Amino acid sequence: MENTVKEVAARFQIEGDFIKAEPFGSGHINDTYKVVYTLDGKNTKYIFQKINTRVFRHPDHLMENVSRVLAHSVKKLEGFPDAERRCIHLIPIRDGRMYYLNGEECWRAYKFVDNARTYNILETEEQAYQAAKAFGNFQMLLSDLPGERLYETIPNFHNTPSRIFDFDEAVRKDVRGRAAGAKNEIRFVREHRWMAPVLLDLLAKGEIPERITHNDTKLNNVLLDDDTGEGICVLDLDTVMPGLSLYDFGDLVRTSVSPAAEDETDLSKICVRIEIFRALVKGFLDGAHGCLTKKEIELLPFSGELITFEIGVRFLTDYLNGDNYFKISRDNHNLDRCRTQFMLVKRLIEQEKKLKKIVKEFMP
Ligand code: ADP
Ligand code: GN1
Ligand code: MG
Repeated sequence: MENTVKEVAARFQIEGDFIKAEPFGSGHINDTYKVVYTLDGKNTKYIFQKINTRVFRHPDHLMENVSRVLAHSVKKLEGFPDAERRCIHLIPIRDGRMYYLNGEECWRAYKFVDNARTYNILETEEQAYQAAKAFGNFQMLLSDLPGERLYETIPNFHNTPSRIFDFDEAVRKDVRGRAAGAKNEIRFVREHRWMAPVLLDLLAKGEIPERITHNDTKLNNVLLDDDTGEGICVLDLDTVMPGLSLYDFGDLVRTSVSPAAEDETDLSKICVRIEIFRALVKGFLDGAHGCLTKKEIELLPFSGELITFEIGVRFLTDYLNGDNYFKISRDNHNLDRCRTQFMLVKRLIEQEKKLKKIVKEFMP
């Protein structure tokens, strides 16, 4: 592995000598490495990523999106303290392009944002506030992105009815004979599938707006500063494309309100931390600087239920299909992840009244 990364790294505009490369982070899609170079006795870190081209079929489109989004972010962050660390920066390859094609593989490199970290589980309300503020702000930052509509790097990414369609197909084909062992989860989907079209219907009726959104706002896609705790930098821009604000808030709820890991097998640990939810709402709205409409704000609690349900359905579909999409590290990993999501959906529905009351406090 290290030699491959070393050879790839040599194609990029990086000065100095390669020291080492190691796998980094816990993303489910791309292969990510932390790479260290040395020049004149000083070490510099980079992030190298092999883009998952089974998931992202048009890496050229994806990289065009990412480059545009970053160029715009850099412009808008000019003059801010520590501006350099407030967005990620791509490193070009030697001929000036932003990615390197190695046969079927597509590689890119970013400067490593130092003195900051991502979390898989939140500990404090302040962290929730900071993470949500960073994602709310990111949306605001992109609200005036000039030029053409961004590419849809994964078509129908948050189209929940289309995810349900894929799930139905997976149950029907049952290629691995796993459906019998997932009866309860399959029933859960049938009982909750009414939720799937709700947001898209509102979009179609013009009741909520399309925006440029991140679409993968899980907690470990934002860096919090080690010293100040500030949500300093939003990562993983592969799915930045037209979407709904509520997708971004919903995924934050999914990955933040419960103190349990995404793949926790002890379902009794899954619960909704009400004060964390409040901090998420406050952070997201503060970050978005009044961008959200009343209708969007009203739907914040529902967005958590819907996105948690949608991702649970995706984990279950992948389990039934034989684990081709999300990286797994144990048997039944995707089924475990699905169970955790569905338990959280249950808990969110139970707490809905309280969550709606919180949201009311923030109505303009
Ligand atoms: P994936 O699509 O597989 O989730 P990510 O782009 O989210 O890949 O990267 C995986 C992890 O690598 C992140 O969760 C984060 O911890 C770390 N990471 C990514 N980019 C940077 C960066 N520029 N600086 C520091 N850490 C980073
Ligand atoms: C994937 O890439 P990562 O690990 O940040 C997935 C998200 C899911 C998430 C579930 C491109 O996110 O949609 O919500 O796993 N990304 C893609 O943890 O499918
Ligand atoms: Mg990620």
